[in-house]
Amino acid sequence: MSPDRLTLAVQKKGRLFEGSEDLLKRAGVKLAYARDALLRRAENMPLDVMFIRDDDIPNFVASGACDYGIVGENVLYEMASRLPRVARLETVTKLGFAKCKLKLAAPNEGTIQRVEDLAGKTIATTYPGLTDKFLKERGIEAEIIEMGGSVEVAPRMGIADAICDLVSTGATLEANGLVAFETVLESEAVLIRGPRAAQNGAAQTAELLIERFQGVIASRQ
Ligand code: PRT
Ligand code: ZN
Repeated sequence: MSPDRLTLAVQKKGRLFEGSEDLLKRAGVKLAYARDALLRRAENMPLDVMFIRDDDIPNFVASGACDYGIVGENVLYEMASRLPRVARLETVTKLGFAKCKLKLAAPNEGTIQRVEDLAGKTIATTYPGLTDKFLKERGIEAEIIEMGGSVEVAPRMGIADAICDLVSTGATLEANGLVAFETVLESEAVLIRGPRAAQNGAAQTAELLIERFQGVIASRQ
């Protein structure tokens, strides 16, 4: 990749995609059309946008494969709990979209109604690092069961006693007979910067882009 072009990693499709695309558009970035492409060039500035899965974004930025990335704090901190180089990444700014909360939840009218009730229980989650950190801080010993998705069905299926999952409207919890009793993390999309980002010839483009992002965010408030 050219050292004079800035590279930004964004989610290919999913809940972060629309907000990321909208932010880029409002910041005046015109991306060349390329169907299903991993990399799309901006037509009006030395910027390349890489479209990947959100879980890969912290690693791409930490390794220097991309200079910057747009990712949810939930994914960033989960990866940071596993990889020191991700933990060292710098958050440039919060972006104000894809807001959600990582919450502990358990079956309605069950025996688990507060964090202390989790002692000796099983908790299903896609975020084992964040869940473990939270439990340790509270001095609670529970067994964490990592799942790739559909965490909300775990208690009903007898896989776990409780869950730790992302919530936005709360409709998914309700539909599964679950009630949240604690917030582990409040999350939104953030712009992250890699270790080498400021050193290459793309630093000026980065400065301009960050300024425009901040303008877009300010105009929304
Ligand atoms: O394919 P890829 O790995 O890139 O995407 P993904 O499937 O891992 O992630 P995606 O697109 O679902 O979410 C991307 C990011 O959006 C998350 O990492 C969060 O930062 C953010 N976000 C915001 C959410 C939600 N809101 C959200 N509601 N991510 C997931 N959810 C889930 C929630 O867990 C529940 O199962 O959406 C469901 C509906 O939520 P309720 O509360 O509105 O019912
Ligand atoms: Zn993902």
